[in-house]
Amino acid sequence: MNKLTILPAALAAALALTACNDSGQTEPGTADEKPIPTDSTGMDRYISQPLVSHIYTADPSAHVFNNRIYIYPSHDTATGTPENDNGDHFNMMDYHILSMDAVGGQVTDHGVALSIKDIPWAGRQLWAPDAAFANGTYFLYFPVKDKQDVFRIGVATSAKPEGPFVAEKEPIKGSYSIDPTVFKDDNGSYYMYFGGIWGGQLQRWDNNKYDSAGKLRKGDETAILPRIAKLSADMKSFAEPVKEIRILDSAGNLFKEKDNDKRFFEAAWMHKYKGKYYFSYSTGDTHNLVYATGDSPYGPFTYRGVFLLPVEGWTNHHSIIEKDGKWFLFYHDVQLSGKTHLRNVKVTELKYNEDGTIQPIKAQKDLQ
Ligand code: FUB
Repeated sequence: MNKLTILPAALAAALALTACNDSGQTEPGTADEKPIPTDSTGMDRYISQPLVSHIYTADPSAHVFNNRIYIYPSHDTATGTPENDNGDHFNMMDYHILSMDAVGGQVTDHGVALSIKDIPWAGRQLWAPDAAFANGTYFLYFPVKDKQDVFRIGVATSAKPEGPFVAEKEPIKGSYSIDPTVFKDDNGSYYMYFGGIWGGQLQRWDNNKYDSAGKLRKGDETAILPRIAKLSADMKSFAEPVKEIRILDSAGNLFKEKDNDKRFFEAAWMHKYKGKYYFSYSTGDTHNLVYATGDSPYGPFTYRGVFLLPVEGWTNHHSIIEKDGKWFLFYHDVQLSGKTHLRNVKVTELKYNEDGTIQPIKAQKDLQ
């Protein structure tokens, strides 16, 4: 693995950054996390500070519901599972939802919103979730390995954006792999984008059929593509067979696996800006967040470039929202722990150029 160097002692001032729970009280670190250091040395190396520091959080999917920002992150825990290329060390057990009135405001941790023990079909590893609101109900979408150790995507519902959520008894029929994100188009249709290679198992799925021996592509082969499916009116099932999404270079060609600084790896997100569809994702083993634009939610999308350079840690995962006329990028790094599986979510402003391209962001000021 081509890992980034994690510089020591660059840790946040935890006292200044701790979150409040629903009753407005500060929560201490919990037993499954190591105490978070309060050494502020090197804080100014980062363009943003962790949104909370009493728990480890990652993969922030942000949404504006009822004029408040809700963040649906993974909840990283130190379970001692050894690190490997399948991501077994990302062994998460529950979700906590965070919220705030505005970027820069006080962050509330709403406590456990869904626990793996309450998902009847789940085996292990609650990875990056997302949420949507429709028909008066909030939907939490989440990937978790089933009892056969195959990643599937589940859905849970709540009357409130912060939960608690109640999981359906089965995964979404026809779903697979990881990192679901749900996008509502202007005409009221909802689409789920998903997929991730390596530990996300997308290489095991061809034509929506599972092959446990499915291999990663070789350098000269066409890269594996992310997936999309329109959601049914009940928001709990796919309205159509899952399709591949084509991401093209400027000459109109699909990327090859060797283009691993641009090809899809995981962490899809969709947003619309000035009538264009922006499909963004992580390049995984090259650690970029990149984007491609198109004229339909199904693509094809034309690659436009990197908008977040690699952060500290191995993974890079994000969401993009508009609030009060400004655009924001939610992302994570490992500032608090220095450990790749104990991440912390952050936010920074995202800016567009006149031509609709996104201004690239360096999350550390000293990044080369
Ligand atoms: O958090 C576990 C996995 O790491 C996510 O599903 C990926 O996107 C990566 O961030």
